Amino acid sequence: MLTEEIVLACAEQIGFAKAAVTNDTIPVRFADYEQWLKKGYHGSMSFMSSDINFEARKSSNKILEGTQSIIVCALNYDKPSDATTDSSGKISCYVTQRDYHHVMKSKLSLLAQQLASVVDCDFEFRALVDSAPVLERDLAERAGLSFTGKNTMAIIPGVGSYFFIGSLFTTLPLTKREIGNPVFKGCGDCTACLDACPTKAFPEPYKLDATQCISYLTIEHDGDIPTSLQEKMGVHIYGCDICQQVCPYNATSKAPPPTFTPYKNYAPNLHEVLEMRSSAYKRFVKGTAMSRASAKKLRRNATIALRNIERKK
Ligand code: B12
Repeated sequence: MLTEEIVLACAEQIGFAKAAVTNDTIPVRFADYEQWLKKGYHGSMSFMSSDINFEARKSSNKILEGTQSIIVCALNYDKPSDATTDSSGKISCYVTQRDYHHVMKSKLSLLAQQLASVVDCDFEFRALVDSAPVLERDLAERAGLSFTGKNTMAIIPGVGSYFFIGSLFTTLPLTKREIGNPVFKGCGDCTACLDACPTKAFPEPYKLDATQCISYLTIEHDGDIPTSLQEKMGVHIYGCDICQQVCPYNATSKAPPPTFTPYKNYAPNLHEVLEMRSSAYKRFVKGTAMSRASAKKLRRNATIALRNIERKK
């Protein structure tokens, strides 16, 4: 039977910062997710609350019938840069590079191919990244890939939190290393992320009220944004990294060089964003994961950002 060590060696060679295996198909923090929904912290993200997705998150067998093991992988990306001008907005670093869904899925498929070349049985696999109803951070915690920080980010000591989680569900039985369950509360007394959040989106440690989160407001929320929140959004027009930027684990990160190369302008001119119509928008988001926010939303966010710049003058 293949061991976790062999899987990790293959994963590292492919460019993952770290990988881990779990044989446990049931989330450990399902009750926390249920509570999160009950409190309405998901806002208008109906994909988080629909009956079918709720049920699927309960067990990994709903993702791939006969799942024996799940290989959870971390693919790190570049840290945000603070270089901006007087009229530029901020785009979160995770989307200013080549669309992580494609990069991750091709690397996971490569991993499956490599495993196929060293085992002499047929197996099925399904590669996922932010693309199916799975509690990915729970999965990462369960496998011992990372611990969950107070900002709800999956954090790997030595790597930090600037990484995507991808997973390979497989019918292949893999032996887990006997390292015990490394889930731990790695934040200690630190509350830097909770204190730094401009909109106070963390009602308590480890819980994010998405309806208050700048990332949600700029990407997921349709329509008007309450004025009290608008003022706190600063110049963010797509996503937000503040709760990661202040995290000491990111300051001391010795992550391997990211696989991604900066692809798009992370600090676009806000006046240009305001002017952006269909074809310019298509060019702007092409190849990135940014198309989750429409041109209309980007224009709304740019209007708010310009107003915030004016307010500061
Ligand atoms: C919905 C969603 C969002 C929403 C809501 C985020 C949230 N915190 O719930 C919004 C739009 C706000 C968002 C923002 C971002 N997202 Co997002 N998002 C997701 C998605 C699709 C689902 C997350 C989810 O299930 N939320 C429900 C809550 C209940 O679950 P959770 O966030 O995993 O929280 C866990 C902990 O809170 C823990 N917990 C609860 N109580 C307690 C108590 C203790 C003591 C402990 C230890 C743990 C603990 O249990 C929960 C379940 O595991 C995942 C992909 C996926 N399928 O999982 C990506 C994902 C979480 N996002 C990701 C990213 C990169 C981001 C952003 C950084 C993007 C950006 N720069 O703007 C921000 C980060 C904001 C933040 N602090 O979370 C990555 C995170 C990678 C990582 N290293 O953690 C993911 C995993 C996508 C991926 N495949 O890489 N996101």
